[in-house]
Amino acid sequence: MKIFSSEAHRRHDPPFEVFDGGRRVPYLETPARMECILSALRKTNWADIQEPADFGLDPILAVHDSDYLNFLASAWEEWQASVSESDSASDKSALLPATFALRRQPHKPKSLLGRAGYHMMDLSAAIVDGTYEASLSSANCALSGTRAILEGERAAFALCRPPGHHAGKDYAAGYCFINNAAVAANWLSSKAKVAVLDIDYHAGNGTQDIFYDRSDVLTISIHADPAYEYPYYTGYEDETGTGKGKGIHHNFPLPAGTDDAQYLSTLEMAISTVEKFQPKYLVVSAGMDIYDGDPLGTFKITRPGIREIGNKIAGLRLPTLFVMEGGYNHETLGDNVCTLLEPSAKN
Ligand code: SP5
Ligand code: ZN
Repeated sequence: MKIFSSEAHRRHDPPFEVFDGGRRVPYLETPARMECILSALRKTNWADIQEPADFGLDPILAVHDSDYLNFLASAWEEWQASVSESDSASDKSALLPATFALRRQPHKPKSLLGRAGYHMMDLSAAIVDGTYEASLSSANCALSGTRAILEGERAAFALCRPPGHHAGKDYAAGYCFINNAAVAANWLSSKAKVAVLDIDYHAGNGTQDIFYDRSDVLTISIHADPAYEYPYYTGYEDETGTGKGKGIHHNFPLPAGTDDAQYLSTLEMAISTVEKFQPKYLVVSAGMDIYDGDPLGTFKITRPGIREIGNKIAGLRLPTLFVMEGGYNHETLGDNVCTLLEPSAKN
């Protein structure tokens, strides 16, 4: 299986994020995550790991607003320039605004902190030197995987970091800046119908937002119920699309503590929804934070559960691009990713 991974992800390494209650904690979405996954993949006999190609900005601008990408491109330098060394009240080590745009007010400010609050949803998407470059390389991994699929590979894996599924057209959120899966799905949709199946523990709000009024890309997300979990405001069952997209988008919220049996019966419904749509391509937003004991999760999915998820996905027999999303337990992340991919690698 072709796997695309870029060293450039290392350049995105924020010193902290802020949890609910205002607690500053070390950033959980670390470069070490990639090490764990790569070292597990290297032990298999099916992983063909490559650097991504550069696809330029056009396929990214087909999904994200240019104002937002310009913000990502210049935010770090503007932040460094705007905070003086003598200003002890400000910490220059990461750009993280503290004021957010309430339900999209009409004014889009020009100031850096104004734009930051406008283009960010929460306090888990800190911008540092290299965030933009790492995000572009992550999207290039997804696009390289897409090209492999278009050239006839049955499956490919984009080892994306930063992840993408919380990022919308014009906002960053939850460790995500560019929506890698959406960029891939959008390119594939220029050829034929696409389904995006999001199995990350958190609702794929960004992907849903991006395709919400479209009928050529179906989105399905199985996740912790936003009634109790991030992203709180979206990912509910009654969100099914708008306009031409009405009825094309699906959310499967699950209770805290969900186990293999409950998860797999929900996956069964998701899989038959994909089958009814009859897509030509499948994109899987592969978050492993569903695994038992993940520091951000509450689900109790076991290794055999992950294997069964991988079997069900491979059973669709669609050309499939897997895109890395979350998963924060360093001990188990690599083996979980290999377990998920293996049935498709051997398909
Ligand atoms: C890609 C991805 O998985 N992003 C997840 C972002 C979640 N950010 C919200 C973190 C809320 C932390 N709550 C603390 C729970 C500790 N048990
Ligand atoms: Zn997640």
